[in-house]
Amino acid sequence: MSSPYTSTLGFAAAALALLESGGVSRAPAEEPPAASPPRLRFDRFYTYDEATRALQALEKAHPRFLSLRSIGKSVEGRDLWLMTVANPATGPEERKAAMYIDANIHGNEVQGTEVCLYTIQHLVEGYERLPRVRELVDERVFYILPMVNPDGRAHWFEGPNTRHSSRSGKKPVDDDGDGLFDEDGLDDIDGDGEVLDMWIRDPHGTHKRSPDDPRLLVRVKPGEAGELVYLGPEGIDNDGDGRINEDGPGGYDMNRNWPADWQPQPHQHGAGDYPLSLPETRAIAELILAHPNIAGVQAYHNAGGLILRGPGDDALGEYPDPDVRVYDALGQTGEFVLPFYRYSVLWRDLYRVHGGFINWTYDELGIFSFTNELWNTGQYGARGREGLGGFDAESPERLRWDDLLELEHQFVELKPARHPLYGEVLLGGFRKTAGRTPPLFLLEELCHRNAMFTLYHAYEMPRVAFRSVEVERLAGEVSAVTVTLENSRSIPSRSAMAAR
Ligand SMILES: [Ca+2]
Ligand SMILES: [Ca+2]
Ligand SMILES: [Ca+2]
Ligand SMILES: [Ca+2]
Ligand SMILES: [Zn+2]
Repeated sequence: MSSPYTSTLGFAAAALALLESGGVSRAPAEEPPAASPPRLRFDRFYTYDEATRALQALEKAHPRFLSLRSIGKSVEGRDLWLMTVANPATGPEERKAAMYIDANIHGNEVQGTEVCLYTIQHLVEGYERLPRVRELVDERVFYILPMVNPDGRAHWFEGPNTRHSSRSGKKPVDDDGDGLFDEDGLDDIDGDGEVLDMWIRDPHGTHKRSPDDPRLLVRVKPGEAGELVYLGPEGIDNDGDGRINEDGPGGYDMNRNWPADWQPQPHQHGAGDYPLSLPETRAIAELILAHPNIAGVQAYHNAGGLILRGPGDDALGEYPDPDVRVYDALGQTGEFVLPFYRYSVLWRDLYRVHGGFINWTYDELGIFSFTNELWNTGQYGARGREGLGGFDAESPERLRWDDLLELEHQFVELKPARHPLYGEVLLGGFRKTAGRTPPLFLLEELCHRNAMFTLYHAYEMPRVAFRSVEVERLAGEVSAVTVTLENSRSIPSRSAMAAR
């Protein structure tokens, strides 16, 4: 079934479309021209199955540099795909500094997967024509895991969702403690494929139509008459306990399940039973621990337009000075290549996180690690947005961008529907593809700029070489050997945190 976030092609046709060959003009030739390698398109989002096929097609087309394997299974049995990008002809993986890149640990934060696919394609396609890319592929290794939470991704694409739902993995959790698991999730009550905002008419309502744009609802001032009351996201009371949508699929946060300042419920919502209690986080931790050559980490999320580093809590103290200088240099270059984004510290600029992934990879393993929060609504206007939220679903300006740049694609005007409990309600608002993910016409730019930031990070990983070796004969068979080692890149061969 076609849907607003994919092209209208079914996958059988899309297999051709997304593996479109490069446009080479046809000229009479003595030998038949070699088939152009397949090319992925970045004007669409890939479902879990489509991304899987895209990874397999890339590996098949570029066996010299790519190897794809599954490092484990998700709760629902989907493979956790890992693509290794390396040139075996220039030495074994474990002797090269590696960049680990992943995405989509939050199931609804989908576009990091496209950034990963873009990165893989850019590395293999650029090898022959871009010396910097060749250097990266010859001298470094890339471990790229595009879908950390494949179940969350699959449900987000397949089911009715808001932009914030399907964040969790799909291991059933009894969120409300009634002995039932996942018994009351979101519902598409009018069958239009969307979960929108649900409102009811009320002369004493808290909201009214906006004077700037009557399609928008604004909170009334004290003493002012309202028209509507917000009921929450679309849904019914599936289990008849008097509450609506109180226990949906899953109910935890894989990015709070890592062994770094891990804290249980209720101190840290969504932490899981113990660190690495989930098959996905466990498999990834084992992969990273088995690869001590990993010297850089990027974990893509959305949204807000941030280049984030830890610490996750100020109680842990600031990172060691020499490492902060490295982070600052990388982060400020990041702001240059990502002009819509801000280099930020997790606890200070976003929120406190206990048991976060990049907190584990840096605080515990000493690897310089970033999380880019992909997409910033201000980017519609070719600028960043004031404030760090990035979810502007209320301003007349946001709606005007939708009217003029997306031709009213993302916004659904209020429409009546029957609700079994409330009677007539009104449904409307932005679809799940608005707010956290970019419009498709800006997706490729998002992929390119973020991929280039991460390749820059990978380039700056330590590169240690012998500068000189001097041998001085002292007496008999005793010699003094003086070796000078040089690290020509800005990231030290051992971070201050690793040394600590
Ligand atoms: Ca329950
Ligand atoms: Ca609906
Ligand atoms: Ca209920
Ligand atoms: Ca429900
Ligand atoms: Zn996230």
